[in-house]
Amino acid sequence: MEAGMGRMLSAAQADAYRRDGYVAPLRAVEAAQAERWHQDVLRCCGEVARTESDAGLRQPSARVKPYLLFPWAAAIVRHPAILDAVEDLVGPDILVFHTTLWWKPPHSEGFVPWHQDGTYFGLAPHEHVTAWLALTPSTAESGCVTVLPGSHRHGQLPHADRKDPHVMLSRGQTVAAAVDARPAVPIPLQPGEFSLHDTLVLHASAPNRAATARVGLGISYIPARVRHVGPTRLSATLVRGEDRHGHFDLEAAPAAEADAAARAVHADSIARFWTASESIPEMSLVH
Ligand SMILES: O=C(O)CCC(=O)C(=O)O
Repeated sequence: MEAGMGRMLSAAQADAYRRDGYVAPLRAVEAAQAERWHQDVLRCCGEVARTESDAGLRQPSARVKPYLLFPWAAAIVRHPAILDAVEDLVGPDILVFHTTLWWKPPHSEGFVPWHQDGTYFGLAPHEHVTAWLALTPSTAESGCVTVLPGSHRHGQLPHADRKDPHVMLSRGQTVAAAVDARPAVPIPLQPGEFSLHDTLVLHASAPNRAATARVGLGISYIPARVRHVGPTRLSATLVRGEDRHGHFDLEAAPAAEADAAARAVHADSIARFWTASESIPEMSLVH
């Protein structure tokens, strides 16, 4: 290992993450592998995957925690390059707490308002890191993630619900205060590249104005020492190192694509997650 170098991040990149609340771009895989995973997404997580129990949800459930259903998604969240970068920030014992597949069709109105990921996760301490992996080009035109550098230093901010059906977040949560977006920085990514952002950094994304889809995965990693503050016992997936804390029930990886065992693990995990997100203190502002 070079002096000043972590497993994946240079000291300057790790410092930038701590100062700005994000670091990008980083490369996980070549474009050809990203395209294979994009094809897996098209096969497994399209509109056809919407089930009756998804009624009323802003995302079909196959786009939430897909790593519990599909071996290709289980491989993505365990990819060594992504885990090396996350380890440089939070240490060697790493769990996946959540993942959302963010799919914006060509010329679509879906957008993500200014928010902090920590708001609806109820995790303490605030050490959660989101890795956003691009499976297609994610550009200013196609509605890439945009961050407000340094905003993570203001701590957890109040959020309120936003009824707009084009809001892609699970409950439409939006930071309550007016946001001065002038210092905002877009994070364009090519297929196979990823960014890392802090759980408290304000970020958003605009509708896709491009003629092609914008598809990426937001993977929520936590060090095993982080716990959920609510009364619901949640599950999570150990992807590196050891879990010496036991704050979560550990989830099994899928053995075959959406087989009965995988569907049971997935259904149990997301049911607990929705129950928990309703009971965390920040969410009382929403109801
Ligand atoms: O994909 C997007 O546009 C938003 C992603 C996001 O909010 C996240 O990964 O935390």
